[in-house]
Amino acid sequence: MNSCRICAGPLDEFLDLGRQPLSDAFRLPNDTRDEFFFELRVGLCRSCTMVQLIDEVPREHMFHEDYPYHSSGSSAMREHFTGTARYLLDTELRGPDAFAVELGCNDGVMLRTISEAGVRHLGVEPSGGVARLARGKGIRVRTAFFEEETARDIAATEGRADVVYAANTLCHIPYLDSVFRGLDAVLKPTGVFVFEDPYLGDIVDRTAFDQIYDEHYYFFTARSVRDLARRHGFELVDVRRLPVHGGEVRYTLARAGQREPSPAVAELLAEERTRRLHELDTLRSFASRVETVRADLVALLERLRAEGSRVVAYGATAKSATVTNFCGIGTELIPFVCDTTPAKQGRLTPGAHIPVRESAEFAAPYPDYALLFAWNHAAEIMSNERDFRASGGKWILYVPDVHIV
Ligand code: DWN
Ligand code: SAH
Ligand code: ZN
Repeated sequence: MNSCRICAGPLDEFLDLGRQPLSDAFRLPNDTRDEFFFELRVGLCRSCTMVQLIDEVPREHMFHEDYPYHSSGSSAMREHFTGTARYLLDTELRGPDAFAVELGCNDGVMLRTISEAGVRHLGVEPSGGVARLARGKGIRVRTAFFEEETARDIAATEGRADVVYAANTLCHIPYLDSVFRGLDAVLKPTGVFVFEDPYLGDIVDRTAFDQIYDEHYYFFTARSVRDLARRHGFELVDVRRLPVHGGEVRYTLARAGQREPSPAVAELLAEERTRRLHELDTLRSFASRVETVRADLVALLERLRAEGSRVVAYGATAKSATVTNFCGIGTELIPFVCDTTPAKQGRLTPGAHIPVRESAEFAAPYPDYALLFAWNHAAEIMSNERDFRASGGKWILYVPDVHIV
């Protein structure tokens, strides 16, 4: 029996997405040997309810100099993080000599606004390339993995923080014991830890199984976060649902007894109880809907190929590694995928080896259908690519089910 990374309790496996590559390892066309693969399986802890991967990929394989994801690549996300920074400035960062720390600051999409407001800050980012992009914007960044040792060093050299913030990063870190000891070391007694990650409730509602890949180790809920926080002397004092990345929750943790929990916490906990989110049956029926999406998507792409339609994909997301490798979708069904990220262009997608081309090739000429891997950015992409629809093109989506728009 596998055991929980948080509490060592028994894990019940409910989904097996098979042999998978590193989701962000885009290879050069002549360099596809020695690809790293692992088993992508997901389990629920019977004791603390944390949903988590069963196999752990070594962190240096994922987060390094060439990590290709640039957070500033979407205008909707730039707006989201500008708003987040303003919120932190207006709430936690109002005191004299306020200090903010961000884990996984990537290219500085959030800290840019904090830095421009003249507020003391530090990003902690292990991926050297994106950390350099952030520094280029005048942001202070340490190239390091956040863990206890890093946090102690920050507290000793820079002082303690009013807020530690992390977006789409805490769920990437298996070793949360060390992270929480670090938070305890680096936060002021009244300081808070604010983090946002994909919400298990939305993943289940939308059958968004592509949120599951190597980098996403944990799938949080109010219940599992409340229990995790308690183990480390913290308390869940606020939750807020966010529309970004297909549905997330922003959690606020304070030291136990420091802040009155907002009513939203009890409300979300009650909702999770009512919908039986932490019961194995619920997660097993999610897993069976995942099988339906796979069958429907493959059947649609095969039918379109048989009819002679041209289909390309849009957005070489980390998420799409799970889709292509789980469904067995390769170049015979999708000849290429367009993406605006220079570090992905001219390369092959992990495992499936679909070439990544620049977005200009999307229109040269338009395909009959476009499979939207970046479905979480649908509004932005469909509005930028209005002419595709106007020319008779159609989008294929597979969230919450396979459909054409
Ligand atoms: O958690 C994570 C999130 C925040 O980012 C990381 N583990 C990795 C990454 O996941 P992802 O690759 O699934 O994220 P996105 O934001 O869905 O990726 C969008 C992709 O689509 C990027 O490669 C950029 C591209 N794109 C594009 O080509 N044209 C995006 C937009 C908005 C566009 O207009
Ligand atoms: N916050 C950004 C980036 C998310 S991608 C956004 O929301 O768009 C996840 C980021 O976490 C990557 O940049 C990765 O390098 C970083 N990361 C991974 N492990 C980390 C750790 N232990 N400490 C700090 N950052 C980490
Ligand atoms: Zn557990």
